[in-house]
Amino acid sequence: MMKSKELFAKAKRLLPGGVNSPVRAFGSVGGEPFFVREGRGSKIYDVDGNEYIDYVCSWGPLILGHAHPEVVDFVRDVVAKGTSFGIPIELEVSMAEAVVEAVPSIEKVRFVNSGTEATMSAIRLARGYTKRNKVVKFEGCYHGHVDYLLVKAGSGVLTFGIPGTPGVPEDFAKHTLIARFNDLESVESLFEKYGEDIACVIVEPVMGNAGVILPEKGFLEGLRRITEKYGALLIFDEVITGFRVSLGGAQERFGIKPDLTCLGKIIGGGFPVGAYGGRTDIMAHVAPEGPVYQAGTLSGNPVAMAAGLKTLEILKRENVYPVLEKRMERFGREAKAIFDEAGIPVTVNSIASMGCIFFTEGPVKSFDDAAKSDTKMYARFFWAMLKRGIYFAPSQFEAAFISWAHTDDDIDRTLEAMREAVKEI
Ligand code: KE4
Repeated sequence: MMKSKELFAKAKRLLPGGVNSPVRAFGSVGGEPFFVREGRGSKIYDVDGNEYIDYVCSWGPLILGHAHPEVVDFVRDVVAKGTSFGIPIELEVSMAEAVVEAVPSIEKVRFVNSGTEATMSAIRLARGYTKRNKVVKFEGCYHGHVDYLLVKAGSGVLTFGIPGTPGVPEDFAKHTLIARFNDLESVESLFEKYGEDIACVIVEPVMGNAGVILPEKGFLEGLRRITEKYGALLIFDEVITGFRVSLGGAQERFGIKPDLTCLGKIIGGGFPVGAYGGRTDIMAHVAPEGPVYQAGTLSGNPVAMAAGLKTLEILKRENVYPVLEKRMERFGREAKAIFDEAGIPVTVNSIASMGCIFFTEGPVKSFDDAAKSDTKMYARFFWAMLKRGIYFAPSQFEAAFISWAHTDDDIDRTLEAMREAVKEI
């Protein structure tokens, strides 16, 4: 990994922590990150020529794998005609149509450039629409680096144990209320106390930033009931679950209609895209139709729209979901058996093509359960797998993803590596 080491030494002189996003720095597993030269399908290749089967998939966007030829070809054609105009283009309309068609609750949508922008804009809209201030989020859920949402967040904040973060004035966070995932009582009590001033509840319908934690039966239904009772909006942050757990996302899978949905990752096909959308009467409040301002120079740019549109087209055409789900189920079942055989207590949570191996007895049904995981053993597992050519997330508190490019042979190779790795962790 010499070239990676040299590059990281230089990167640390030029970029904070040597990275452009904290989780990439391998902070919670120790050691230093490798540098990627290229990706193809389910594999990535580092600058020292090592090959890895990739279960991070750029943290979720690459459900088709790296450099899918049809996506690359279409993007190449589009980019040759210009990368951005700041003027409406047909691709924006086609992409909006594809999202509205697929996601049950979205009647109208606005594209932005990241998941963070999507959640920030959706909450501003909820506050503008309801004329209320407070926001309920869940401990361990991560919705991007929006100032007032970096309170007991997941992902990098959880990984690094940042208790919120410096730089966010107390005043900014005072309207953020914290509840516990899968605990409706914790939500009810906040509404009993603050109900009249709660603009919205924002939730990852399946938690993907504290590892993977599924909603218990009745939890999402309960959020829908409580928000309706108090006139607050229910926002599903489907930046990870959108087009991941089904074509219509978690809301289609669990049959719950939120008022607003945030999307990202997969809809960009590997390019920077986010989106928020929902009922027409709510979206009518977004400028220039309504008074709630939100804007973006590169929002809806042709390159990102092209990558997203082609990705959604392939997901529909290939009907990937049943196959991906079966592959992930086999993977989870056989991985659990390997750890059981080795006498190492783990809990495997998965849904569709996202999952997580928690290094704890389990069950893992809440953030508190997840926090019991042995992160040091996870780190040893991470390195034992990496040296065998398997790249899992460099943090216990992230999801693993299987892409359409992952073959059964990739899964078999991974399980074989796991059988060896568990002997040394
Ligand atoms: P971005 O601003 O990073 O595009 O999206 C923020 C976001 C919003 N909502 C959910 C549910 C998310 O998972 C994310 C971002 N996810 C993290 C990893 N789980 C991105 C990786 C990183 O921060 O580098």
